[in-house]
Amino acid sequence: MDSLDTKLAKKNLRIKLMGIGGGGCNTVDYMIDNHVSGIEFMAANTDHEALQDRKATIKIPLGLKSTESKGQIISAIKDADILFLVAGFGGATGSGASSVIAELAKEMGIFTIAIGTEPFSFEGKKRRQAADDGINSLNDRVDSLILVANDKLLEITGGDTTIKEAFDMVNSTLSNSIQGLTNQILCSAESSLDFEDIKALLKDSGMARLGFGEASGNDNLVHAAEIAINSPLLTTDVARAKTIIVSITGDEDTKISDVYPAVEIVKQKVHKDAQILFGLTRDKTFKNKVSVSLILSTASEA
Ligand SMILES: Nc1nc2c(ncn2[C@@H]2O[C@H](COP(=O)(O)OP(=O)(O)OP(=O)(O)O)[C@@H](O)[C@H]2O)c(=O)[nH]1
Ligand SMILES: [Mg+2]
Repeated sequence: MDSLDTKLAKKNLRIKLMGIGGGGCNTVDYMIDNHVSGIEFMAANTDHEALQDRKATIKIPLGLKSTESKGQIISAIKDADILFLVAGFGGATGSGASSVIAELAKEMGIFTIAIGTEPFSFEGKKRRQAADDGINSLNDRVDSLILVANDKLLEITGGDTTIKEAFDMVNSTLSNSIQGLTNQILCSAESSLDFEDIKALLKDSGMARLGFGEASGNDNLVHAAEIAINSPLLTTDVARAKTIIVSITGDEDTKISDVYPAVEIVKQKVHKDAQILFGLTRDKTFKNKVSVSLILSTASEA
């Protein structure tokens, strides 16, 4: 099997991801540490000192005024076919700079997907307000906005999770979903969709939520699908969901026919007229393990 990077070159698609602010840059470091492939990483922050230790090859020191870093941002993103913007909403940088960068990307006609987290309740009302403001101004400027509610992660991990573990889980959830989506875009041979389909679907879907499930052993795909569709992260009303992207990653023995029962699990839970796109990627590092990641949106009701 070709590596993702080879596939990328063949498809002539450039996928770039920019982490914005402290949380966003942490997610980028996590993805680099975990060998997420097929994506070129960038880190942007107003905290120039913190930026120096970041693992991304392209580092963009953001200015205090939105115009200060414009040239550098433009040259970093200009050749991207798909741009992911990743930030933790609630601070000043991620919440503010994301929409400035999204606006530039929009002017340049770059297909942009923002993925961000909403702060934990214990972070307080001020952060919640900053997050809401950031999310609202970002929403009109990106093709798709995918949100993860940090509070809901605690429902998965249970009560005795440390903050560090909770943020690791945020990073791993974001990382898995982005890798799943990237795999689908690049490996359309075994997918019900290609890049144009994904673009069209995401464009119309407005704000979306993530679900993720992993399992091993017999019936692992069905089990992982059940975990994903029941994920507390899917704070939307799943029964009203109209558009769903299902990215399945399995080991080298996973057959496309194994995928249908898992997709069926998802299908039964969502709106009867829902459009479901799915794809399978085989991963050498997955031994008797599968993962199902969902991007789910209730929009397109207009
Ligand atoms: N995924 C992730 N999220 C984090 C992490 N640390 C903080 N966050 C979340 O991201 C939100 C914003 O925090 P930061 O990213 O540090 O803030 P910033 O965007 O750099 O903004 P300022 O530092 O205020 O300029 C917080 O309210 C947290 O909910 C982290 O390590 N990983
Ligand atoms: Mg910061």
